Amino acid sequence: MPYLTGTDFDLTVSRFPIRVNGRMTHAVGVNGTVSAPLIRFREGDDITLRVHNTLSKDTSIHWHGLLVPFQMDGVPGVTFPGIVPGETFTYRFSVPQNGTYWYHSHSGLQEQMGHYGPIIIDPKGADPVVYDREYVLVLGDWTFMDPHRLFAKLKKNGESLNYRQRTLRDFVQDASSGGLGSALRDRAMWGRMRMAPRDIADVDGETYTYVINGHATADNWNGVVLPGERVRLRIINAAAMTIFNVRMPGLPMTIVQADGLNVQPLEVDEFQIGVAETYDIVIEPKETRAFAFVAE
Ligand SMILES: [Cu+2]
Repeated sequence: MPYLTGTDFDLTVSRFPIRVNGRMTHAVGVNGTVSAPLIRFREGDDITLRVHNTLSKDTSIHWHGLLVPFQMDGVPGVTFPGIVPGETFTYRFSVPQNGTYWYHSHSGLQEQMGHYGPIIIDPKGADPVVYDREYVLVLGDWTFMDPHRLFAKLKKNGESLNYRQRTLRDFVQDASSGGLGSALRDRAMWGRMRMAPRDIADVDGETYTYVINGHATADNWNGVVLPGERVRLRIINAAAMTIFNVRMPGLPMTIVQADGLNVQPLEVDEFQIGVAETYDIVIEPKETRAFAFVAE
């Protein structure tokens, strides 16, 4: 992942070709990469970020979780007018916080098209989290379908992309295993809630290709870790609408930070990360072997 550090940054928003899962497609994003470059600076520094818009449409950048003056928040129509085609907007702020955050477009459906990236703010003093190595893992849900078309489909019918609906056959099976009365009561309960029992997500893996740092599973993004090292993983859910269950089979994970705030370290085997959340974890692999990072 490209990496920008210091106090002065130039970011260019454009449309560009990328390859996802071996397939050529187009993204809208920052500095020609998905995810956008990692922006890293120090707590309390005066930051200048010039955002150039080379699109034919308006764009913007919202600094998710950063305590900035409202004029710098980057939400078009609320705290600033947006960045029109050909224009440059200069964001200036300093923030009294540190940790793992992220940034994304607040214009149209650009975030779904790849306009998102990570932010690391290093603490002014010593970092209470001790680590030998770190990686940033930005989770996303890429769609090869034009997101405007995807959105239009969902507006017409919220379940149009859910191909796992219950069928008459399921009902007959329920009735034969648990009795007709129980099967009918179960259907009536879901009916009263006006909800489909298989409505876990409006859009799932049939439509989305899940990515880590812009790479699909087959692209096999990987990071080197050595036995005995304390490795900090900064995990950011930059997906448009996907909640992930995260685990590393065979490796306990210690959560040390949530949404940029340090927490009492907590060891877990799995955790759930909602849209726009960030979690920092520390892993300590003891053996020389490959571990899988699973975001399901
Ligand atoms: Cu946000």
